[in-house]
Amino acid sequence: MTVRGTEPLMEDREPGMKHRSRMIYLQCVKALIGGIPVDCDIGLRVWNRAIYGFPRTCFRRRVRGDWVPRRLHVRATRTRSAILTIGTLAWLFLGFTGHVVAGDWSVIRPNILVIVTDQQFADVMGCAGCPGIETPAMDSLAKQGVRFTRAYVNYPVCLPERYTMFTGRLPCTRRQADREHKPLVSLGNQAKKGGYETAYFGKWHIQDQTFDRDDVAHHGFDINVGGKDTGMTDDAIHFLSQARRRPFLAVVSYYNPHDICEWGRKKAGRSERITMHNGDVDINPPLDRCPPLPDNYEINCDEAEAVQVRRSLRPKRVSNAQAMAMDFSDDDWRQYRWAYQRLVELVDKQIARVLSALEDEGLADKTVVIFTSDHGDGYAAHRWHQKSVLYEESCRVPFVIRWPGGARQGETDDRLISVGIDLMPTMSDIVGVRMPQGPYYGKSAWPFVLDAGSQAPTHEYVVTETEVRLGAKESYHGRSLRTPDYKYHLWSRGENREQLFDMVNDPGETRNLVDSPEYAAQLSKHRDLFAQWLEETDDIYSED
Ligand SMILES: [Ca+2]
Repeated sequence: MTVRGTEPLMEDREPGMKHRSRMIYLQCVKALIGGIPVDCDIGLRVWNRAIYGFPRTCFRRRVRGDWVPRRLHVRATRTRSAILTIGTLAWLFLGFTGHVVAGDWSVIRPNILVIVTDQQFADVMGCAGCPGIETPAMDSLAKQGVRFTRAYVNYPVCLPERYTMFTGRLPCTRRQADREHKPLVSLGNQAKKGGYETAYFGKWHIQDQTFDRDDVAHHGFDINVGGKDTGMTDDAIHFLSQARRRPFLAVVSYYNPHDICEWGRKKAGRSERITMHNGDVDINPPLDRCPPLPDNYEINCDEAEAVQVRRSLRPKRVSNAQAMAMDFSDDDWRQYRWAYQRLVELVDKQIARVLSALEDEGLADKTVVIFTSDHGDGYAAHRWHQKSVLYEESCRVPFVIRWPGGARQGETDDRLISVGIDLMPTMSDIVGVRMPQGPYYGKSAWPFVLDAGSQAPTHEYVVTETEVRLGAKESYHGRSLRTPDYKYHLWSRGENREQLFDMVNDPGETRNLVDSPEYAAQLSKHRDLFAQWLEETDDIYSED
């Protein structure tokens, strides 16, 4: 059972919360005795003894041949407990006070810096093994933190995914929430509930009805400024340089490598007026500098009808870069891959500036950095440009968490992450506040950042939504369901609406196994899991 409502969520969070309590206690002890490492289990046991008293069995011994009377035993336990409790609390209070006066809140609650790029496929980073690209900032985060290699968005399009990242709710609930003007709790609200200062820099792109950028009381970010990538980095660095007495949550939301959309339009000659606001890159780079075509470059012979329709939809509209890319030659696609890598490098340079500012201000060791993206990009796989579809390149994104204050470093983790719905519980776990009234289906990734062997709940599978709209009332609704070894695509209608891929032997999703008898059991299993998902969540997927 992986899908939960509010109450089970609280129960499931206990392992993570317990581990977090241990880590906080360890941080306190380390800070108070001058940074000397103390085993957290021993620390927790000392704490428990101080609060709850010694086990009564400790005193069950003979005195001059007789058992100690139970009345005396209890009194002795209570007296000792009281002394230990008062002493420990005084010790912690004085220690905390000293640190808080000194402005070092990180021993209790670290700062949180969330870095979001726009349209970045997980594999286009040096640390992910991408040849020909230089991303030292992203690589440094991976080297000093945990890189989750199976992190999937809940919707491979900007606005619905950002709604989910912001609220923890499923993307399909967005329109109803807008219609009903539901009061949604945001990341900013949650952080403020935990006593954090909140700031947001850069791309917003959350529907005005959901979160009007000017409505601070609603979205919870006291500082909220836009701007292009360079300017917003300046603003974020200025924010980091300011003295404060409380921990902060800062979101730095970049545009690149999203400018690959503009590059595609320029390449297709759709408009002379198109400019790349976050740094230009060559439209016609020499081919000897361009990456080769990917192994899964060709369009699948049994591609879902919905995807074929999306390729041909409104081909004359400048906004539909996918349709214009259908005229790209093989060389164009290679140049497109080269340009995409350069745009990732441009945003990496801005991220490097923010990370340097953290170091310069002495905040690096006191700040959890979460790095991710709102969705991926086709990157020429299946000759796909931009996003929207359920292929890996559109849906799998970077998800790296760095916490120098006691987490794993330089490790990868292949647990399934559902980025949109997991971000809110992860951040709440770090801040130390409970999730609001649900329904929520995300899980905190924080226990796995602290401990590779954590037994905290994880996803048995993750689900991604999408939609191909033909008009106001006509759509193809799509879902993918990813398990550790397989990926199941389902569209609400059309030819080839059901697809199953073996992600171990065919990570490029090129061979649909739906009609293969040897995979019948896996197909049945994934159908059942999807039925379970629909039954247990408020997903409104429909084939009507
Ligand atoms: Ca986007």
